[in-house]
Amino acid sequence: MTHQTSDLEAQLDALRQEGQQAIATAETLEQLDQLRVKYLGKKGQLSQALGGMGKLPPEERPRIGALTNEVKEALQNDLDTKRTALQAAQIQAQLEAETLDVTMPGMYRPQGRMHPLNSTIDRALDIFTGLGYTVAQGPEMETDYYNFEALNFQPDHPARDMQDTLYLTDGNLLRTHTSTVQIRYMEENDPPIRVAVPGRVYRRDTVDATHSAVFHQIEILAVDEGLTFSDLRGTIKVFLEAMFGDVPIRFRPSFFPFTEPSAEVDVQWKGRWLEVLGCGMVDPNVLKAVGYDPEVYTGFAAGFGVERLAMVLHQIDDIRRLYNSDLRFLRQF
Ligand code: 2NL
Repeated sequence: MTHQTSDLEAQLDALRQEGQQAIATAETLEQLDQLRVKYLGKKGQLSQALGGMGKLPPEERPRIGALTNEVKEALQNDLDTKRTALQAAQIQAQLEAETLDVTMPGMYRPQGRMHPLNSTIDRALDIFTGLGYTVAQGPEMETDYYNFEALNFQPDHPARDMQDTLYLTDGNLLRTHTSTVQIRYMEENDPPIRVAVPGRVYRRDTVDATHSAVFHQIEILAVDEGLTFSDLRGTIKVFLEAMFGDVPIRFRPSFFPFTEPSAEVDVQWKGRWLEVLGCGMVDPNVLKAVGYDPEVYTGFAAGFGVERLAMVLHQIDDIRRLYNSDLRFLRQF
């Protein structure tokens, strides 16, 4: 055995020992990969050691070659085993870190609830959809035409006054009732129609316990051949019974520009007569404005204030309580 051969053998043995030691103590897959490059890579230590092969006598090369393969296989084998072990450990650590403790107390999330105005609107609309009405909605900013003219308001009607209606600088206004949507609905649909319109409306009002500049309305409208005041009365009675129970109701004559005849309706509630809505037979001028023939069709309509209904149903003494978002108050309903 030549001097170079025993040198190379010793070098390979040392490489195997050192490599196996390093692989055994590697802690991460990254470290392991660095070791693979260091020992088995193209420019790794094993390749470098083999660089010395050329200097060996030819008869000794097969033995050294076999030894090199042995070292290479041993290191490769250790690397594979270690990689499997580290991967398993990594998965195990991840599993442990992501374990769900189902016994941990939950996170507190405050529970929201419906505002009493919305639940009142829902309740009323449930009744009307049950009677075959379709729900429609429309814009809150309106033109004079949809808010007044199409509804048979005379040009000098006091409701058109700046004292009563909120006008925008461009000449538009904030709707004072949801009848605007019914006009739009009639323009788009032919009779027979049954439509219920909830929405926010605006009046120039000083706020007090029973008045607000912004409030909510629901209006209903039916147009068909042969509808009479009896149909109106029956519809109102069914609605109020569903809303308040079997309470006495009374109709009083009234006036609205858009209905003729017109009436206001009271319910007897806790021993007193309470006005809850206005209604009437649709004025022929309104039917004409949307292109319906008043000789063929008649209609009835009614409108009521949602705040008023909510206040009666929940015995609320001041309308402002419905707007100032005091949860101690709102949580009661
Ligand atoms: C009230 C009275 C009412 C109507 C609204 C109506 C709508 C059209 C045609 C005819 Cl498109 N009428 N709506 C009719 C009568 C009364 O509301 O005191 N509301 C709070």
